[in-house]
Amino acid sequence: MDDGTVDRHGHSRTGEHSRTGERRWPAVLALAGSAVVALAVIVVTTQLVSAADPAGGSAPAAASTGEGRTRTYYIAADHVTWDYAPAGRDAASDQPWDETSGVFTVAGPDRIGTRYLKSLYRQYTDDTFTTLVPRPAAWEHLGFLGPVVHVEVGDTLDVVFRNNLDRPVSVHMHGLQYDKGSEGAPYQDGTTDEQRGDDAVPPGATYTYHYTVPDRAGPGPMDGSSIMWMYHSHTDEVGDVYSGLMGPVIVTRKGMARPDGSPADVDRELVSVFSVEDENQSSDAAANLASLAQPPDPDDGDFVESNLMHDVNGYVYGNGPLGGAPGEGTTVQVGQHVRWYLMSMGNEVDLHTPHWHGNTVVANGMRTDVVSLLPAQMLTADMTPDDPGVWLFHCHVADHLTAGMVTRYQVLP
Ligand SMILES: [Cu+2]
Repeated sequence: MDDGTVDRHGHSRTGEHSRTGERRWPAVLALAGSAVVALAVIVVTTQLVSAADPAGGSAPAAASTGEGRTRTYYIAADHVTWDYAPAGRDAASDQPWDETSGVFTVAGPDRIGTRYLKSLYRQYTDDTFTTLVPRPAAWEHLGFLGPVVHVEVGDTLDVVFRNNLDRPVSVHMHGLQYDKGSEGAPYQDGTTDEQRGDDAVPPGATYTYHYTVPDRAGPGPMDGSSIMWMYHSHTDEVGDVYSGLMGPVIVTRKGMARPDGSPADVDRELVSVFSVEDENQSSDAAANLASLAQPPDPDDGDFVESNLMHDVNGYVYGNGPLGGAPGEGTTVQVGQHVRWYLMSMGNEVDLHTPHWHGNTVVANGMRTDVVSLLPAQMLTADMTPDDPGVWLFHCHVADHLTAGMVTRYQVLP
């Protein structure tokens, strides 16, 4: 299907693709067939929270005293085969793949399709890293993102990190306070070897990152009761993030958190990361190429195009979990206080304008139904839905919309 020279999708290959000069397709075929599960994760003792509150927080809960607690998450980096479209079709339009969507989704001897080997953060129950923490229905929509980490201003956070991959990776946390031993990024910063264990955790090793959550890590004067930061690997920042190593951390204002750290005045939290996931630049790209029966030239324009997954949380064309009841998937209820945490990630093409059909939000103190995001920008939008139905939630950039950056949410009466 992609033997022609015409870019049917209309992507400006010259503009968008020619600059991806750092594609990682070395002849590292050693990873072939490594659809093996390597595990990388984050685990926290607060997993009990989500499990105990499967509705995603719709149950009333007393706010904390704000005295602070230590929360511990056990998170590993694991190799996982991820499917961007588990329905195998355009779920938003309820149609089979067509000429446009098929560019990105149809597998073949020389096309990967929707199933890619990725490196993902996953949460475990303890430091043995043998038992995954099941993801509750309220957070199923996170897709390929790492587990949500909840903290309250005044807390301390330990992330016990196990690298189950075959390359060094790290955890780099935005917003929270850390010293040089927990920054998770290798560069010449004048630190000693004792403070470099965090930079690039070797395969098979475990490293504990320590964070504090002072006022400056929490909501500012014009924020609501909580804000979102991101965490991601920063050993090989570009390759690591495109391989999938990123996740959200939510900080609640002091005295406004439930025991699990979530904001007590919010009924439902939803996280959406809009990105053109450039699988050509993923650290797992060589393994994915090697898995093909007839691997093409990795610089072939049509092949490069086919690996640009225009996703929300790792789902394309409406394949994210919608759910059937409040608290499942992306299903909410009329009158709930729904808080959306949005983020973009990626390259110069990653300027996204998420748009909600059917309902409006307040973001940055202003009423809107479209917000704008640039790479690594984080934004909070509050919604009190009043309009029941299944609604589109999509990037309004025309090219991204047609390339699959579409999901849905549901409002029940
Ligand atoms: Cu977009």
